[in-house]
Amino acid sequence: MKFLEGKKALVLGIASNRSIAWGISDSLRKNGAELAFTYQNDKLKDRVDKLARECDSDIIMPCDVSEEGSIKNMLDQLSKKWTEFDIIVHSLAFAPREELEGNYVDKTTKEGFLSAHSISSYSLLELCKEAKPMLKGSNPSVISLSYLGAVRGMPNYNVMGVAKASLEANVRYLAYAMGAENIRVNCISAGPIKTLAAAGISDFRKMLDHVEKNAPLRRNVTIQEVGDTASFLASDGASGITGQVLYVDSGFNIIGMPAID
Ligand code: 0WD
Repeated sequence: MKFLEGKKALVLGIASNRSIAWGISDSLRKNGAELAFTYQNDKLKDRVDKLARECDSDIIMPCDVSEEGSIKNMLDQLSKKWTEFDIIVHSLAFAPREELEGNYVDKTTKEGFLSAHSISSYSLLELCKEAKPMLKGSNPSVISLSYLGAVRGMPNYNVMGVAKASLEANVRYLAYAMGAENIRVNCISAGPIKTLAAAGISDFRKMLDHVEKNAPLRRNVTIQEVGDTASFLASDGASGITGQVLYVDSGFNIIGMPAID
C-alpha cells in the first residue's frame, strides 16, 4: 500500500509544470493521495486542468486569494465533491515586481507591503479558518512554502522576505491554535528554483549559481525533492511534527561563509 493512500489533498499555487506546487502534486499522487486543484485566473485554467488530469483529478476550481470570498467559494465548490479532506498545500506568494529589486527602504511602498503580506501570509490563515471544519482524517496536514529571506537579509528579496517572516510566524501560531484538533501546520523553506515567480526576482540566476557553488551539497534542489518532503510532512509518518520550518535547500542555510577555493 502507498503511504498516502486514502488521503485527499487540496493544492493551491500551480502556475506551470515548473511550479513547486506541481512537484508536490506529482509526489503526493505517486504516493497514493487523491488531488484537487485551484487556479488563480482564467489564463491558467487550461494549464492547471491538463496537469490535474495527469494526476487523475477532475477537480479544479478558481481561487484568487486576493479577492474577498474567493477561498470560501472555492471550498463550497469542493464540498460538493469531498465532505472531508486531509492535506492543504499553500504554495503561492506575491509582491509587486518593481519592489523585488534595489534597496528595500527606497523601493517598498505601503500598498506593496500590504498586498505582499495579505496574499503571501494572511491567505494561509484565511484558508485554515475556512477549511478547518473539513480538515478531518487521521493526521491532517497543512503545508506552506517559505524561503531563507524570511530569516536572513538578501539582495532584492526585500518586502517578500518580510512577508515570508510573517508567514513563518503564521505557521507557528496556526500550529499552536489548531493542534488541539490534531491539525498540523508546517512549512518547507525551499532553496531557489527556477519558476515563474522566481523569474520576477532580480539577479535570480546569480542566486542559483551562488547556492551551487557554496551549499554543502554543491547543487540546487529540484521541485521533486521539495515534493517528496511535502509528501513526508503530509504522511502519518510525520504525525508528531507541527509548527516547523523544514529546509530543503542543499543545506545552504547552515553555512557561515562562502566556500574558499
Ligand atoms: O525559488 C523559488 N521558486 C522559491 C519559491 C524558493 C522558496 C520558496 N518559494 C515559494 C514561493 O514564494 C511561493 O510561496 O514557493 C511558492 C510557490 O512558488 P513557485 O512555485 O516558485 O512559483 P510559481 O510557479 O510562479 O507559482 C506561484 C503561483 C503564482 O504564479 P505567478 O507566476 O503568477 O506568480 O502562486 C499563485 C500564482 O498562480 N498566486 C496566487 N494564487 C491565488 N491567488 C495569487 C493569488 N492572489 N498570487 C499568486
